[in-house]
Amino acid sequence: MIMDTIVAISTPIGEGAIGIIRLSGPESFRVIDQIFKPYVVADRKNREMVFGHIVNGDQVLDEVMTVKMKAPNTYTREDVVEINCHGGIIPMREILALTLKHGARMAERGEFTQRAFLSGRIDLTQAESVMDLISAKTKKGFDLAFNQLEGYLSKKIRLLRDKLLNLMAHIEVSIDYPEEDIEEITYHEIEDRLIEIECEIDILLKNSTNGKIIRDGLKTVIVGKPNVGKSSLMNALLKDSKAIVTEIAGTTRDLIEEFMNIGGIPIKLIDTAGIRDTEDIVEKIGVERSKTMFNEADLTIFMLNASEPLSEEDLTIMEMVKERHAIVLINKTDLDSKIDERLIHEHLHDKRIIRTSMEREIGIVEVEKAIQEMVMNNEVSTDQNEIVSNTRHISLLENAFKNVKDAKSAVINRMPYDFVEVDIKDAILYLGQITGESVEGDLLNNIFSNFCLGK
Ligand SMILES: Nc1nc2c(ncn2[C@@H]2O[C@H](COP(=O)(O)OP(=O)(O)OP(=O)(O)O)[C@@H](O)[C@H]2O)c(=O)[nH]1
Ligand SMILES: [Mg+2]
Repeated sequence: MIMDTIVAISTPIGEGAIGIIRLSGPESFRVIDQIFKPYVVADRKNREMVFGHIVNGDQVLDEVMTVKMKAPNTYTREDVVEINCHGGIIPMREILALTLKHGARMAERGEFTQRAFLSGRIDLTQAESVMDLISAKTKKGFDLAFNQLEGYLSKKIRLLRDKLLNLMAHIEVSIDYPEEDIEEITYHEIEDRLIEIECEIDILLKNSTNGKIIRDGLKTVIVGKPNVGKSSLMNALLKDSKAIVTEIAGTTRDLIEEFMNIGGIPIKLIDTAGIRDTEDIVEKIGVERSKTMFNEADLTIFMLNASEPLSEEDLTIMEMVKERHAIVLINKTDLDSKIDERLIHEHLHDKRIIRTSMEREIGIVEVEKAIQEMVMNNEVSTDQNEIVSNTRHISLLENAFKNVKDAKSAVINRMPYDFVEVDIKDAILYLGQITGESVEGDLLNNIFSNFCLGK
């Protein structure tokens, strides 16, 4: 495959002390030689930083350091050049334009990493982990992505895929040399091997819930009728007055989202508009959003007001909360109690119920602990190497899992080998899509288009 030469600004756009422009491809050395004038002309060694000017003919554009990296020991396995220039928008744009003029092409999002994948330097899970590294929100998330980049997950998936491939070979032999008496033994053996693979995928999937949380944050939504103190809780947990708090019911109209970190667990905290029937158009939309968010959340914090009797709205939300992972807060306990706490305990007997007062800062630490415990009870595996965290990987694993189970039932029902084979083949295909052994161009483009520019 003949590659052209791509270029992008690899550092964030904005004012910074330094900005890096990266070129990759067969023409990158030629391009830099045309636009860069070193101060001291010397024999340039591989990966050596050289100080000089970026020039457009006679015009000096910027004072820079450049480094040439020879293929194949580079990020993309192609010749790579990096220009360290001043970090303002103007110098970077001008230098970028100059490289374009000399034959480079603007890189697509993630194209450098895509090339690393296409050249076989890394597989797809590793490529995807690069993006996770960049966007990691906690140390745990970073570690997880780093392990994935090191290839632990790929190794595990490949191992599973190899086991299935071996099994296929085994079945093929049995089809080719059918002897009545060995058939029974073979069925047993296939079943055993399928069970083993099924268990391994099952473990990966069980850990994936935590992996996803570590990667994307635990989506935690605060719900309740208006004025119970949701925004006050949001602010208390964030230790910042992010959300507007007033005594007017219906203050919050839109979703307010913030990332926070409780004991290393990234939490995406979402404050919502109080749920009630309303004629106000804006508030109505807000209430709809609250309900949607409620359905998507990993964890719900349901808030009640202790100083008022339970209302129709409370009871409606309570019904919705029953089926979910939820923590229940009875707030405003500093005021005279008018709420029927017995009824709440009766209805939500399997839920953690905490009495709080945002006014007096009571119960906030307990809420934090409860969130942490809920994640931990899911048993975050200590073996972080093999945690699946990416939604794409999880759904492919789920598909493979289903195929393996189907193959197993086919074996148990002593169906012809061809039936068993079909399912195993599909499972192999799905696993291959995780690491990139069997993926199509469109899907690839789709995956890499989520990257940031210049990576
Ligand atoms: N006494 C007392 N007042 C509280 C407590 N928590 C919140 N408040 C007050 O209750 C009012 C409403 O609080 P918010 O946090 O805005 O309530 P909300 O649930 O976000 O309300 P909406 O956005 O309208 O749905 C404010 O005046 C708060 O100061 C509490 O524990 N005790
Ligand atoms: Mg509010």
